[in-house]
Amino acid sequence: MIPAYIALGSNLGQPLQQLRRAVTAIAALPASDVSRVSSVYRSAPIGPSDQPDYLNAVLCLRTLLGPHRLLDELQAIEARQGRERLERWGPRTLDLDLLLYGTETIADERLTLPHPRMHERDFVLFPLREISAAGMTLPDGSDLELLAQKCPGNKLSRLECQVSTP
Ligand code: ROI
Repeated sequence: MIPAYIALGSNLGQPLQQLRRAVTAIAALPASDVSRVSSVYRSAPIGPSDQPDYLNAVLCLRTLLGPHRLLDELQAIEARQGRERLERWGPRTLDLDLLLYGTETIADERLTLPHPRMHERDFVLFPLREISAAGMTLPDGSDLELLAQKCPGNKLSRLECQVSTP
């Protein structure tokens, strides 16, 4: 089983419900188990600021699906939850980003791994640090703890609610 880390985000259509539905759908994928789910974080939007705050979380999926098949499945879940690609960096009911797939580095027309913008996003780094093993390094050798320390964590708050039952 390969550990794949997936970021979840929503700022439309009852975001907490969107995240919960998404975790349930991801947990139902074939040949896969959700092993950890982070807390939910509220974060200020990156991109146009005239949109609601986001709820974000990260989960670890242990899976036998390959990275492109997993991407297909994540995009199907987004589509089922009403995701429309209207505006770049605009509001969305559900965004599922494949951050890491084991230690693989991929750059093709569909998929870039590690996710190219994860290094600078507080709403990815903080929940990822919460659920990953201490001392985790990314495939490029960068240290997750150091990346998180360098990231301002502006306007990021950890909420008490859960998106999945343990
Ligand atoms: N901003 C925040 N805070 N959280 C997100 O999940 C998020 N997702 C996006 C853009 C529009 C870049 N901004 C975001 O896709």
